[in-house]
Amino acid sequence: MKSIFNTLILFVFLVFLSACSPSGNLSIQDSWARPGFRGDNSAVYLTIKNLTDQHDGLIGATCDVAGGAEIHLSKMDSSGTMTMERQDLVEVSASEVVQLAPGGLHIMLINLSKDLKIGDTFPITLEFQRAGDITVDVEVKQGN
Ligand SMILES: [Cu+2]
Repeated sequence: MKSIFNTLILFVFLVFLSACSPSGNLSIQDSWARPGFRGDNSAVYLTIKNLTDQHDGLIGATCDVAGGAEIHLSKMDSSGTMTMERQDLVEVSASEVVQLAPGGLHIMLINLSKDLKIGDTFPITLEFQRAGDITVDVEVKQGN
């Protein structure tokens, strides 16, 4: 009888462990956007930490405060001009940290539906191949 009880305790413990398992997830940190006026564009920057052991990829974004949200990569072309290229996929390998930062990757907010003022916050939803949709709050800050 005692061993059945012990088995039961072990079982409950294992269920508890798996429910609360710190096996890692995909975490979005330090999200911020540049201020902008209604009708203009802005850009969102953030850090993606893939704390899982599986490959993932950012494939899109949606945002209520803009007509469109696209993943862009800023690049210097051969004549020294900064250009932006739309990206269909940003790979985030297992245990990798990917930064969307000024001068590189960003999420372009196209045709803002309202003014974005310093101190404002708004939600953005990021779409990942494996993790699905993740919504985070973005703070409007003066960038450098
Ligand atoms: Cu852009």
